[in-house]
Amino acid sequence: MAFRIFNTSTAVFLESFDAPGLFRHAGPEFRFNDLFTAADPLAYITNLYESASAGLSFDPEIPYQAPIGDQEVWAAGVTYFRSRTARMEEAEVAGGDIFYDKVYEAPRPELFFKSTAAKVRGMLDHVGIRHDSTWDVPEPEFTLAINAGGKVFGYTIGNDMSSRSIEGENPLYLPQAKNYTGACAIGPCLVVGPMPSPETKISITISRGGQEVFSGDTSLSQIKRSFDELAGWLFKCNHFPTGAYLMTGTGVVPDSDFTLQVDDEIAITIEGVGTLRNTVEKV
Ligand code: DO4
Ligand code: MG
Repeated sequence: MAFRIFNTSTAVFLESFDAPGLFRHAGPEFRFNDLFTAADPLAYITNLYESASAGLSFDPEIPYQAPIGDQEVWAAGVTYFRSRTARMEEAEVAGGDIFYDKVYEAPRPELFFKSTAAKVRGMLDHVGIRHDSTWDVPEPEFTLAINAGGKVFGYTIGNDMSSRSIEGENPLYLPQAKNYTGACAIGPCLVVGPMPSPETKISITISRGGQEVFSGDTSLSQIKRSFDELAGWLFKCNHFPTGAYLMTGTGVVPDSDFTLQVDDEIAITIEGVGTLRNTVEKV
C-alpha cells in the first residue's frame, strides 16, 4: 500500500497506488507536520484516505507547492561514484579533490543543511542560479521523508541546485554553493509507503528554447549507502521535532563544459513519484 500526496494552493489531495487517477481531498485540517510527527505515517495516511471524500479529479500538471510543513531539508553528498569523480575534477586545481575521495570511502557520510521549508520551491516554480557563479547544474536526487522519530516513511524528488564554480574554488564555500535563493526544489508530490526497488530510475532532461541540451539517468542501485544509514547519521545528535527531508545525493552530473542558463527547463523523473519541472532564473 502506498499513497501520493499533492499540495496544491487550494487543497491537499491523496491518490492511492491502487486507484491511480482518483484523488481524494485530505480535508482542511490536514497538516504535513501531523504526518511527519505520526509514529506510523503510513497508517496515518491510510486512515485519512479511507475517511476522505472520493472521486475528485484534478490535472497533475499544474503548479503545486512543495509537500512540506516545517521540515528542514538536508542533503547527503558524494554518495554515487559519478559525484565523487565530478567533484574531484572540479576541485583539483584548488587542491580540494582529496576530500571527496575520502568522504566517499569514509563511514561518516557528507551531510549538509540545504533549506528551510519556507524557501523550498515546488512544481513549475523557478529554481535559481547565482549571479556571482559561472558554472551551475541541477542535481536530481531521490529524497527521503523522515518522521520525528527518525523513521524513513516516504520519498519524493529533490533538486539540489549547485554552483560548481563556487564549490570548486574552495570546499569551504559549500554553503554558498548549495544554499541560496531558489537552490532547492521538491515535488511534485510526496509518496508515503515502502521504498521502491533498487532498479528504480532517476532521470533528468534540460531543455533550452525547446531543444534538449542535456539528459542523463542513474538508478537507486548505484548509491553507495543505504537510506536507513543516511537517516541514522542525520538524526545522530540532532533532533528534528517535525521530521526532515533528506536528499540522498546525485548520480548524474553533466560533463564539465555544461552550465545552466536563464530560462532552461529542468525535468526530473523518478518512477512512482512523477516529474518535477522547474525553470531557471538568475538570483
Ligand atoms: O560535496 C559536495 C556536495 C555533493 C552533492 O551535493 C552530491 O553528491 O549530490
Ligand atoms: Mg547534491
